[in-house]
Amino acid sequence: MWEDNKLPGRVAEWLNGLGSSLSALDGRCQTMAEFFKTEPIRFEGPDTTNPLAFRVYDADRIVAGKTMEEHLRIAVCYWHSFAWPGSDIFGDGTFDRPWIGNTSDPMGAARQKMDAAFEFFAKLGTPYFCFHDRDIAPDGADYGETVSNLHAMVDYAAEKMDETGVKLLWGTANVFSHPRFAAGAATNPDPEAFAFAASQVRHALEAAHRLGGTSYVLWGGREGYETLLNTSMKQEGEQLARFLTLVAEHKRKIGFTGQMFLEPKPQEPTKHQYDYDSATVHGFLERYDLLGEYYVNIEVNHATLGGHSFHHEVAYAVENGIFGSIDANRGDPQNGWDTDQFPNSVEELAPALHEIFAAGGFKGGGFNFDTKLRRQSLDRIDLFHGHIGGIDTLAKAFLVAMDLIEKETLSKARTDRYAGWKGDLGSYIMSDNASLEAISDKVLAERIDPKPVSGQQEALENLVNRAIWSERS
Ligand code: XLS
Ligand code: NI
Ligand code: NI
Repeated sequence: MWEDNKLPGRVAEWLNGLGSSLSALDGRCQTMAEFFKTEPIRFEGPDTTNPLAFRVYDADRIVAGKTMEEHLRIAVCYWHSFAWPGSDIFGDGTFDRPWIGNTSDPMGAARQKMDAAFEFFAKLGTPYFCFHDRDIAPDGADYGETVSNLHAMVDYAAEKMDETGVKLLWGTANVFSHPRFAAGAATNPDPEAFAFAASQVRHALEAAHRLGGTSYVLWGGREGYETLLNTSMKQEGEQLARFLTLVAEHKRKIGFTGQMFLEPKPQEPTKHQYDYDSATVHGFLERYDLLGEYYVNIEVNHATLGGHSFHHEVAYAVENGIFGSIDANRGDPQNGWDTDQFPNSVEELAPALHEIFAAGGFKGGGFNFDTKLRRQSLDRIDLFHGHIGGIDTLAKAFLVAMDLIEKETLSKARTDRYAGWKGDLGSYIMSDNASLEAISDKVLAERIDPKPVSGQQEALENLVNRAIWSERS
């Protein structure tokens, strides 16, 4: 039914199956609805006029020995794209999402939402998805029923993954929406809230394991404070460390070999979040002996909310050995909150991607599109437009980064800048033989007289821009 060139084999097979079962039913009693009236998205190159095609992202294109799909490991997120109706704090949902809001049959609605999600993943042609426990399975009448709902939906997800070939990048637990977590999950003053969150994370981690997830994320949305007047940061820090230790132990116990990520964010919804940024998380992991257990999932918009650039957050994590994964999106420089828009700036992404791929790329994790449509983008097709533009932007930034890496444009400038530290004086200072006194004597004896040299910032900025302008796409 659909031509299957440029589509991964299993996706094409599944879509053809969907197409023929629909035409066999001849519109009389459709058992499997089609939610997105579009053909699968293909790579058509830079000159296409088709708005529903990739111009840069060519999944099968080989770059430095691997396909773009293997390098970028793109995931679609379940929450913003399928579980959110387009509501905001001042208004109700605006989106055309027939799978949301069927309160009389919550499990039927959850299956319908999953049908829609997997149809979208398969048609977009990206390899991974990410989810929270509560995105895929509704709360039951009691917690026991909530857990069985999750198990049932994980079984259903396993079937869908098998049919479509779409894989799980990471899973996570929503331990921030329910009122029981208003004062935190792991950092709640009430140990019962800690215990409840521990149970949710246990089940979400086991779900990710069962579905073959490459990794697992903990975002501490409520792990922070609203006021210091009622908060002990020391007590809450110890609770958080205990929680993370228990989770790491359970990961080993069940044999989950994926990487574990913490997702830094400075604030929102809390006034202050403990996982403020990469450096804060690094210090925390070091303090509680958790280095090597957790890595960071860096979100572009969280970096900018923290007063950093995305480049800064990635460079810090890569250089300190805690880099894990990326939540791809962008903020709005006019707004002070997490707008989670689709990426549209190669200039913003390319330097950060340069750090990631110069260090060898992902060891787990990938680029998860933690992205939201604007509330006025009502139509289901807008989900395709957002992802296509964001993915092409990412692909272009990736090609620019690989070009800079191949030509050693930036790495050479950086190595040259620190060359003195490989020479006699640099090695001596770093050795145990040196003392402040001996270094001082050396300055006098050898008439050391440092001359400032240009940092060449503008020249380097020009080289990056030239790579952006000239990169063949
Ligand atoms: C919210 C976070 C969240 C995490 C997953 O700001 O980005 O979406 O990625 O819990
Ligand atoms: Ni995120
Ligand atoms: Ni976010």
